[in-house]
Amino acid sequence: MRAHWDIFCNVIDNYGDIGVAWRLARQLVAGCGQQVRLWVDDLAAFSRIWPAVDPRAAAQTLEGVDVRVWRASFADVEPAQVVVEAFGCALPENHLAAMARRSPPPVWINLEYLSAEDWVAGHHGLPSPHPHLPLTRYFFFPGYTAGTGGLAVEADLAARREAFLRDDAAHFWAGLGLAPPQPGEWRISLFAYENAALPGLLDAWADGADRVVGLVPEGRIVPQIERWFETRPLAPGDVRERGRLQLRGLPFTDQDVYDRLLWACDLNFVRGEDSCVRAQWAARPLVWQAYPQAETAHHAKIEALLALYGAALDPIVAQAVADMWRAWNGIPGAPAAGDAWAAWQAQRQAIAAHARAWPGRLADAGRLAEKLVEFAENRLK
Ligand code: TRH
Repeated sequence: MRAHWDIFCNVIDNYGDIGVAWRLARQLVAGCGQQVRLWVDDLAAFSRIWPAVDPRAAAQTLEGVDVRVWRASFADVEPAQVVVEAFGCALPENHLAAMARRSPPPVWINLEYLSAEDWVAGHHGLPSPHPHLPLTRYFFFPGYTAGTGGLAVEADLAARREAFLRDDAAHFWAGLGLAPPQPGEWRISLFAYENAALPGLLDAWADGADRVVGLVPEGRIVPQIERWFETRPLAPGDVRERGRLQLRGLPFTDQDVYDRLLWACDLNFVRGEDSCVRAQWAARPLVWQAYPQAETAHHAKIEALLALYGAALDPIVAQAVADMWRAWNGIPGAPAAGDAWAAWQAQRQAIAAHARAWPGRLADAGRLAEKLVEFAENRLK
């Protein structure tokens, strides 16, 4: 069934909210044949992850998605059959009223943040009646197990990744001014928030036996890197060297080019929600920095994903992975970043083999867009 969808996205900070909403909108259109209108309150942020966005256009069609600016004074429009409120962004009051007037009312879904925690499956899909309008909001939780809303992924991702590695990787590296990786050399992407563990890790890379080429997209970690080098800004295209470490500034690219960086690197440092999932689908080792939350609520998220990710690993390998993630997230009791790196590096082959197999395990959770369509169709009948 081809249904009409409204997705509402309020950009709070960073790129995760729009990153997830845009990926979902594209997958609903391209993978599920749905008709999608995406409302975004910050087109400038959107244009960072998708440069084709015109930040001044009130309406534009991109990748088959009808993209609309969401202004504070929201003009009346006919609601779609399915309305997705991304991350509890609070729908405009007049749109809610219009939804309540529609018969049957739209399927109203609140898309929640992703977590590997156990409680997610128990909360996925629960209804909550509106206090005074004849509307029901459903809480839709993405997740890592079959009883959740699944993970955002395109059906052809693995095939595109393999084709890239076979045919385009050398060209990709050349575009960054690099030869293909040499034996004994590491290519590591580094997308991170400010991080107290960074200097220790850079020291370990600079003093290590292997050559490390770090690729750093523009963003919040860059000022800290500049301080460590005690030099001029690390702008896109700039290269800095110390010891065995070379760091290169990269421009922020669109989501699809960022995927290629994840596919091409030996190890990816990722953050937040969307890049963490993409790094897992990339079938490469990852180190995840969770979005910091009040009262370190994010520590439970890290432990939950570690438990899942490490379950099938030899305990020594699982410990090396866990220590690296804990060190990178400043979890009390974690080893220093340099020590964690030494232990991680000693297990690199086992970790890389695990990362290659991991997408097969992730697939058990199901695809988010397809599960959303199924969920909505069951309620539209
Ligand atoms: O930007 P983030 O830190 O977003 C965060 C988190 O999602 C967090 O959970 C949320 O609560 C907070 O925002 C408000 O990290 P994330 O989720 O990885 O989003 C980054 C997006 O940017 C992702 O879609 C990938 C994309 N990206 C590019 O398109 N090009 C790039 O060059 C890079 C580095 C990222």
